[in-house]
Amino acid sequence: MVTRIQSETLFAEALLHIPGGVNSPVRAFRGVGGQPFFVNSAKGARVTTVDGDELIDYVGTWGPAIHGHAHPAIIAAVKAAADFGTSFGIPNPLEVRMAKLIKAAVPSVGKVRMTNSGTEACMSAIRLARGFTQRDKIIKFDGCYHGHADSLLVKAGSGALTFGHPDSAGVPASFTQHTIVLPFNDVDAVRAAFAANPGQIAGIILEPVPGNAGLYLPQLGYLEALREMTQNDGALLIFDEVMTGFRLARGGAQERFGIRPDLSCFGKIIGGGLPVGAFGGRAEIMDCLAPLGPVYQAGTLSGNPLAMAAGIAALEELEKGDAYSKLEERAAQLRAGMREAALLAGVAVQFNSCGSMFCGYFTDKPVHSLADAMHSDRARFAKYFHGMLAAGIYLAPSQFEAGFISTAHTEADIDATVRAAAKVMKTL
Ligand code: HOZ
Repeated sequence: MVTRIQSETLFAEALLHIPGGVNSPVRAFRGVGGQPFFVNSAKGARVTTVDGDELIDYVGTWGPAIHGHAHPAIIAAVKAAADFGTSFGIPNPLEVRMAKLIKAAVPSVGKVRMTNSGTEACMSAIRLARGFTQRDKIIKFDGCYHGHADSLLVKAGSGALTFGHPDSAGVPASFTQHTIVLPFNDVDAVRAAFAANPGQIAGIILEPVPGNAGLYLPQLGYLEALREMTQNDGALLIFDEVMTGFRLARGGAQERFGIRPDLSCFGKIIGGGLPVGAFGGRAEIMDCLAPLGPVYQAGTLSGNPLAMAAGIAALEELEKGDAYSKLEERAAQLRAGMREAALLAGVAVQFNSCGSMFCGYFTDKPVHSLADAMHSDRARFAKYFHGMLAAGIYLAPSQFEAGFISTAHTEADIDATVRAAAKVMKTL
């Protein structure tokens, strides 16, 4: 049972000093009601709140914690790196090692540049695509979230969708006039956009498995169709693998689905829990970046040695043993258990999952797009969320976020989660 006295006191104080009391909107619990708890520490699959509650965590700091929290190898790497200095602002050997690790895992990446967040990675990839193709228009899909850069904050998922502001105030219409927004999993819509804008589209950016409107999968042949259409038109295919990179497979969604994009964006796992992002792709495109080419992109802390050390340790851990098969096993256990729990409780749930990412929607219709996701009963989700939290299970505080399993989740953790869900669903 979650107690909240310390958290409530801290949140009241935070509200006086931080907008909404949080440093990123999705943390505010507005999608489910109530107030966020504060966390003092996290280890393995659990977070410990300031009130002393230990929760089984499926947020995993929104994706990075694929090995669970405070993995010994990552902590040791950060400590060791810190002894040599926290930032140099000049090349360091760890950046080269990181670039080689990303390239080795993701064959579509010929060269890669580090950033400080996924937002920066996607923003930079778009600029690069425009500079390389010398075209202005981009296609994105509704419900996909590529960070909060102006031209991408249109019909966006994640917090923007949760709080009903998928198009943000403060973004002039002229900044997004070149952004074409289409529904996901609709090949005809993309075909029509290319037909209406021949030779004008710089690229398509998408989460190959959208995880910012819950989680839904690309339908059979969809990614292949995008690859073909972009190739035929001379536009670039940009995979935002900030969430899926190194998670759905070592080579990300592009390995899992067998598609080779022109550019890819990364973040989360490659920073081992420290702030990081990266974008990479075909060398001839990447070489358009300054100082080689005319597309400017920069960052004081890009390639930061602590972030590189943490990320390298995280990626090296993924190479050991059977991380991905373990994640798939746990995911299969969770999927089967949740579907059975819903069935027994007589609650209509679409439990979508892909690798170690998942989302349950409270609807009787399959979810393949944002329009489908919007059919989910969000009041029911909120009740479910709070029921699970009371049972010691922390899910993302929004219907429009994905859950993440880590290698630290044990069979017993999943079992406890399913048992809790079975009880909570009977109360919905
Ligand atoms: N992309 C993450 C949520 N889906 C970021 C978390 C945040 O916005 O704080």
